[in-house]
Amino acid sequence: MGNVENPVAGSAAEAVRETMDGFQLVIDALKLNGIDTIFGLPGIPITDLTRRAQAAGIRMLSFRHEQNAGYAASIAGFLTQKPGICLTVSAPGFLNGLNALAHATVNCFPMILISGSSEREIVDLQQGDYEEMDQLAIAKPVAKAAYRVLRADDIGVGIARAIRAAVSGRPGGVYLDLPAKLFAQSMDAEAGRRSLIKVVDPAPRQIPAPEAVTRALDLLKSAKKPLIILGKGAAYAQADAEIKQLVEKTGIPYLPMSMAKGLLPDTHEQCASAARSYVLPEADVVMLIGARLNWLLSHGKGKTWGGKSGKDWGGQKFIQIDISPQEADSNVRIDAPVVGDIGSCVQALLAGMSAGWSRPGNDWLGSVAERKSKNVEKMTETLAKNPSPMNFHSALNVVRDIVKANPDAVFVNEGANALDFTRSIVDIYKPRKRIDVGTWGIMGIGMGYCVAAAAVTRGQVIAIEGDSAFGFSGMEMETICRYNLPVCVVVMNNNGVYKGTDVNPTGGADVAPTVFVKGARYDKLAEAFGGVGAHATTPAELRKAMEEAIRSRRPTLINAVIDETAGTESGRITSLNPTAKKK
Ligand code: ADP
Ligand code: TZD
Ligand code: MG
Repeated sequence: MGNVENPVAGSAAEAVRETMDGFQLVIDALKLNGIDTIFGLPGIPITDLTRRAQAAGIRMLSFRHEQNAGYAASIAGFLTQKPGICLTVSAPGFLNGLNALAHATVNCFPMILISGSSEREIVDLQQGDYEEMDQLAIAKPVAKAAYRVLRADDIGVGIARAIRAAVSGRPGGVYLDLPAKLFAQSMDAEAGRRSLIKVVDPAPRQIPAPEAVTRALDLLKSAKKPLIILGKGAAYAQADAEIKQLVEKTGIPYLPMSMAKGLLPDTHEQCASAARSYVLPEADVVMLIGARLNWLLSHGKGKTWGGKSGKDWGGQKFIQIDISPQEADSNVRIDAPVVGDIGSCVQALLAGMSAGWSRPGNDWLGSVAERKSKNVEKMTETLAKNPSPMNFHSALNVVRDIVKANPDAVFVNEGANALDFTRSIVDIYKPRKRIDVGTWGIMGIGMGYCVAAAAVTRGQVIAIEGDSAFGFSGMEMETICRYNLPVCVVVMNNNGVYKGTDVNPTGGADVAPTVFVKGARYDKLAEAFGGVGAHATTPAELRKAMEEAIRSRRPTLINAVIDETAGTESGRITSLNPTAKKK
């Protein structure tokens, strides 16, 4: 052994002990735990960490803004069940990453934000250090857990705790604060290696209580009009075969939440998406699998659920399968909570169902099927139209075909109309193939998600982006081109937020707050970085450009010109707008 920098190493081996610095300990601790990718942005004090991570064989993906690296890390966590790692510099870099950390926590995605930080003794006395900030305190309210490591021999424990906190129980965002001085600390290499921890069973199975399973099955058996709702927790759990078996064995109609689409193919005969506004108020027993009764499900009450008005309860009984014991009763009474990991819970339910399980009555299934086919028919008619200029429907009709032909591609989606129309029109065929704005309806996840999805799956990515949504992360087109990722971005360009037709009521020179440059050519942005740009004004042009992007696997940005009058205010969530509320 011996120190390679020491020319007398060997003969004087005993006098010159091999040492290891903080940088190396962090890298070794991550590698020991199977972390193979870091999403980040270099600078003081972590530049050498990015270099040495790359040298050590970790894929170090550098972004143009930490927020996008953070979103990438968060969705890598969702896709892999391993914490996605985002690495940033101190104060401003940390704050740029913080939004993504909050997003990870809110969406139950495992992620670790690792930020360098400045001199503790100067920061704590507020003496004005370079990028001074008490980052740990600021991260805490939005993180599932937050830790700081001050000593090199604690790096192993720090990273082990961060991993465990991120992935065990309800997953979430974890902050790990690594002060600059830590990286330069060195310790005896052998002791350093011994200080590292390979986390054993980071996300232990959580088996539901037998009586909870029986209670749930009894309730489900009593139902005349049962409904299953699959949420992104079910997609995250990777219990795809069991979930499919449960749905099919019960014969119960199901609704996939946005990121649970594809858990079973959207074309499945039990999929009730096209009859959503019928099944929610009509159902008598609803089984939630990894879905919260938050705003996306109108809190389980009100008119959506057949309640007479605002907050009235529709009278449904609920079974809720969730890993968080605190989730039940958050909005309405949960009659049968089943607490555990989804794989174990679904297995237990399957085991408890007798062989002669009777499917729901034909009156329920028949009336769901009837609504469905009526709505599908209406949609087919709308999609077949070919208006000029192209609108969301005629463009999405193309996207729908392309996704059908490429079911393994990961589909990224953000915007308002560009999100809501896409979600209902574009079918998804496989689990975890649709990733989007999530629980907050956040704009800006787009290009970070594209990079992560391409990195994790090594396969094709297709993104449908509102023109406003795209702007939040558009500069990462350079990142996509730099790493030559097979990403096809389609910007649904309707000249603005929701639409491009608002006018400034004063008649002044400034355009309305929701309006952008008319006729912008987003495709040029890809060309600037050596990618492919395409300009599509008709469905035929869009189809050709998308097919070519997928055939070539080259980074591509298609500017799809959409009728600027086609959108509606806030897409499908107009009712949440205070103006609409006032009326
Ligand atoms: P959606 O937005 O699709 O409705 P939510 O994010 O609201 O989904 O809900 C996801 C739920 O899934 C959370 O309550 C979370 O605790 C739960 N969850 C996440 N992972 C698991 C798992 N492995 N097992 C059980 N529940 C899980
Ligand atoms: N900022 C962030 C971070 N998230 C948000 N959701 C918003 C602002 C508000 N917002 C929406 O909710 S959708 C949207 C904004 C700015 C953009 C809609 O415009 P678009 O889509 O061009 O992306 P459409 O197709 O024109 O509706
Ligand atoms: Mg728009």
